[in-house]
Amino acid sequence: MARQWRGLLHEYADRLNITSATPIITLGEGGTPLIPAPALSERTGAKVYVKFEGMNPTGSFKDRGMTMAISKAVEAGAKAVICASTGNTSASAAAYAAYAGITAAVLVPEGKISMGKLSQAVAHNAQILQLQGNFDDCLDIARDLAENYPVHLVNSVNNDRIEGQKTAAYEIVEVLGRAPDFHFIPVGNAGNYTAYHRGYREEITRGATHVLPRMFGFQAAGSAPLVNGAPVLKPETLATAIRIGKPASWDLAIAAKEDSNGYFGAITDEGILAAQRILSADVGVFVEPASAISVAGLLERAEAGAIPKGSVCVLTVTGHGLKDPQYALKRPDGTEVSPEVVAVNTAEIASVLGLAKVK
Ligand code: AN7
Repeated sequence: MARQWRGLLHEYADRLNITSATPIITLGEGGTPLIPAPALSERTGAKVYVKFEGMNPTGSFKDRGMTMAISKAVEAGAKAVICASTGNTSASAAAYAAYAGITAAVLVPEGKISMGKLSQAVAHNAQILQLQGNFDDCLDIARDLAENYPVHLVNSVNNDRIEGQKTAAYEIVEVLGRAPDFHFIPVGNAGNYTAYHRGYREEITRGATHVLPRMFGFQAAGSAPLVNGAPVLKPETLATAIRIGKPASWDLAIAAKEDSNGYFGAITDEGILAAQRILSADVGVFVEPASAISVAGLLERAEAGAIPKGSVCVLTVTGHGLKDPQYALKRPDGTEVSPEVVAVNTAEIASVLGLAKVK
């Protein structure tokens, strides 16, 4: 019988804070593909791999942190969890809470989460409230509620989330036999940036690699507090997943950047969409806009001469394209793509497709 991947908490039980008292709440997350991307290697001269986190059970990397956070919450006796979210955390929390048989309450910014993500939270029966504010306001309230009411916070300010997410770095080292020279990653709260750095550091301590990747994080230009060096009060970007002005893991991210000789860069919304098109058309990987920023960041840094030829580069693409497909249906000039309508007629269709008859 083929062996099935058992989820992070089983696969990495010896390297996570799991005991016989921990109920393991898993949907089989982790074990995602690390896909070589020759089209990106050609463009940059680097050896490029894409870590496709959209292949997790709810379609984003959040599941890695959520299996850990919900398992530990249940272990601690929680009957309800709460999170603030730009969409993916709410989808993941809702799914894992459903599996565990506990309640999930989610706070999202009004009108600013994609329909795909909202539909997941609804499907998994979460209590969903749209706040008349942005993500940062939602997180303030979620923290307040968790401090003063019987709900367990599952945002990445909860260290269990970072612990689960660091396992992506383990998987990369296992597949490549070493850590990459550069790691490119989208940054919102900077929890995932922090988690990968921690995972790579542990791999060095364990003797699995000698390389500490330079952590290159990217934010949307209208929502780039870590690049600006100051919070953004009114963050704006079409990449709603990373529309975050006050990153919760600010200090940890700065420490990870300094330790790894890393970098924070900003990418315009146009640059994000151009990168999303390149990844889907030339590599065959469809991601949501926020995730495409890793690709945009690589192209921008390579263009700037910051990536030596032959460098091993891993790009985390954090969420699946089906989460927020609306931009894929638009051309660069903003017009809608609508496939041509044709009659049910082979000769006519062949002609439209530009095919010449061979027999
Ligand atoms: C696709 O769901 O913050 O820097 O509330 O959904 O660890 O915050 C999502 C973040 C990148 C940024 N890519 O990760 C939420 C939320 C996608 C995301 C990020 C998010 P962090």
